[in-house]
Amino acid sequence: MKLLVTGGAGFIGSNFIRHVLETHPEDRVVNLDTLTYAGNLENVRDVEGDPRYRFVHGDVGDPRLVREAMGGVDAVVHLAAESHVDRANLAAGEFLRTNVGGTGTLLDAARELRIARFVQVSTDEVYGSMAAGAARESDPLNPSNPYSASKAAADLLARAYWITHRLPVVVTRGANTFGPYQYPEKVIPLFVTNALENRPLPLYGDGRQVRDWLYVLDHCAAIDLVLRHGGDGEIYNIGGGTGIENRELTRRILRLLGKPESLIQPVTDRPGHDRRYALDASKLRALGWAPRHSFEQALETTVGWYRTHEAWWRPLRSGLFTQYYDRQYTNR
Ligand code: NAD
Ligand code: TDX
Repeated sequence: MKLLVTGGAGFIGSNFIRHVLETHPEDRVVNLDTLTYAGNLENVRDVEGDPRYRFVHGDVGDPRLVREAMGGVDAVVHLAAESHVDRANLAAGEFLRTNVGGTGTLLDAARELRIARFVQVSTDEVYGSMAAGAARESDPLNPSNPYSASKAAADLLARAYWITHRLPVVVTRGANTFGPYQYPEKVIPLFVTNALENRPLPLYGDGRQVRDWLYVLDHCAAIDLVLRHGGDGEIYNIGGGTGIENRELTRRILRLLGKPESLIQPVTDRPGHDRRYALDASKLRALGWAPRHSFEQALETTVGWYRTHEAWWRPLRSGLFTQYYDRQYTNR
């Protein structure tokens, strides 16, 4: 199969490309990525010499380039997005442009080129905060922040192309993902790298918010399964089933690094902060997926990866990141 993967220089995208090339030797991958602050060719350095892999530098909102990159592909796996909630809360413009507009551009091209499968990579955040129970695919969408609202719009738009135009779309709604190559603004890599530098860990509010953690390799395997075996027009939740409170997550990170809990610094809560996410993934399990990594083991592996890959994250925590960090966390 020949795939167009968008956002393949980002966290999940780069892990997904590696997964595909390792698991399906006959596949070819075109990676379309505009290399925002979160896109990093170091994430795909190990595959760049692979004859089955090609990188195209460009924007998913550019119709001409998108049509070119999509030429001759069998399927599109659309991961490119602005992905950080705190940045969307500071300024939402790019989130609307890329997450909504860019998805629309890709869907139009896929329709015109009669692409046989379009995977829209969505998120558990589209359901909004779950006071109790676990979200099912048929639940109404109830996003609470500009990021999740932009992802919900894209999710609905993709499904509309199935209903209206019979473009064979499948939607995945993945839980909070962690693992190697995650940009150090997201809570796990931020807290690990802060702790490694003996800096405070800014824990929002009371730290009792719950996230359903999913290891990136399990997320990639799920997307891959849905790509090949998901039903047209269907939605699949991808949940790790490991809901824990942020304060417990933070303590576990510190324990793994042998650092003191005095590094935890409670700070003003994130506005509109969703209290709890939880996914019912039984539909995906019925398709044949189950997470293969325990949360404890995967967290240890991830912490170990950041410990041994300082050369990867150190350059990312300078320059523009410092500006963002100061704006986001000073006087909070
Ligand atoms: P990321 O921020 O690490 O990577 C996003 C990638 O998209 C980057 O390489 C960036 O350069 C690229 N990109 C951004 N705007 C673009 C544009 N206009 N044109 C082309 N490329 C562009 O994000 P991630 O964490 O890897 O998330 C990937 C996808 O998975 C996103 O759609 C996100 O909403 C979804 N998702 C993420 C999580 C999570 O916990 N990280 C969970 C569920 C779903
Ligand atoms: O400094 C912090 N302190 C803190 O307490 C940061 C950055 C986060 N947090 C909390 C907020 C959340 O409750 O940790 C939790 C996780 O935060 P993020 O890593 O920012 O993830 P979240 O907002 O839950 O969204 C993530 O999961 C769903 C991804 O960023 C999204 O792209 C994905 O769709």
